[in-house]
Amino acid sequence: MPIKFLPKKRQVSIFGIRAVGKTTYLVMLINRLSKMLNVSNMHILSGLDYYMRMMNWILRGEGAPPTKTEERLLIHVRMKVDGQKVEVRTYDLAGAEIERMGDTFRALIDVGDGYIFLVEPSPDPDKKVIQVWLIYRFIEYLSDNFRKMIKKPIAFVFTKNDLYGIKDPEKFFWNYTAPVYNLAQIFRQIKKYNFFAVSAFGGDLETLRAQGRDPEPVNIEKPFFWVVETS
Ligand SMILES: Nc1nc2c(ncn2[C@@H]2O[C@H](COP(=O)(O)OP(=O)(O)OP(=O)(O)O)[C@@H](O)[C@H]2O)c(=O)[nH]1
Ligand SMILES: [Mg+2]
Repeated sequence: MPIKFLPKKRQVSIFGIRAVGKTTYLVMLINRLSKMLNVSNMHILSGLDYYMRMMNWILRGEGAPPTKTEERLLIHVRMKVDGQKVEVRTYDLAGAEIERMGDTFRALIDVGDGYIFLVEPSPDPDKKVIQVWLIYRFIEYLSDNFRKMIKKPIAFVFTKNDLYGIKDPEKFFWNYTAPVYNLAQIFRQIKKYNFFAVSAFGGDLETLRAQGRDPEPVNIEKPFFWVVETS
């Protein structure tokens, strides 16, 4: 028998540097899932207060404040997707902690069944270098210093696509990262990876607010479902 009636339990960790959009991604993802036709019986088992606080900032047009270093944001949801029970724990940390690549970075990797790695396609050289560096360290750790193949799926997701307008995320990824280091050298280590470009708001938050329009995420659920399905 397939596992049809047992809930599929998955832990998804979200990575990315400071201000890449992790918290916003997570909050808008939960909002999007709650409105999808094939998602039913969705309950937030933990993280509701945090979710509502962040949503308040977003709807006010100010956006989520930076996550504090001591904050460990967990949103745990249960839902049915196409009738199949799914339970997902998502983890979000302050980007500053992730950039340090210390214990919390490793803890977030260890806990995950699959990963959403957010990248802001900013032309700023400092951001570019630190993002490539972080991806390198991430793969190095996951593959046990390139000794093992990585079987857990990794979605590389460009954020803020309302600003950047990326159409071919895979091609863009290689063009964006290669000037720093050709990551193809180490991607041989990963069995399942995929590329996406999303917008959490579908436009500039303040402009939307001024026009009396609600934020409408674009493609935000795609990397999430890909990770849950392939993990
Ligand atoms: N235009 C636009 N802005 C976004 C989008 N997603 C996030 N932002 C903005 O980017 C900024 C950073 O977003 P956060 O979600 O706080 O980023 P974070 O990765 O959680 O940051 P830390 O918690 O500091 O690590 C905020 O001002 C957001 O409003 C998006 O899709 N489009
Ligand atoms: Mg945050």
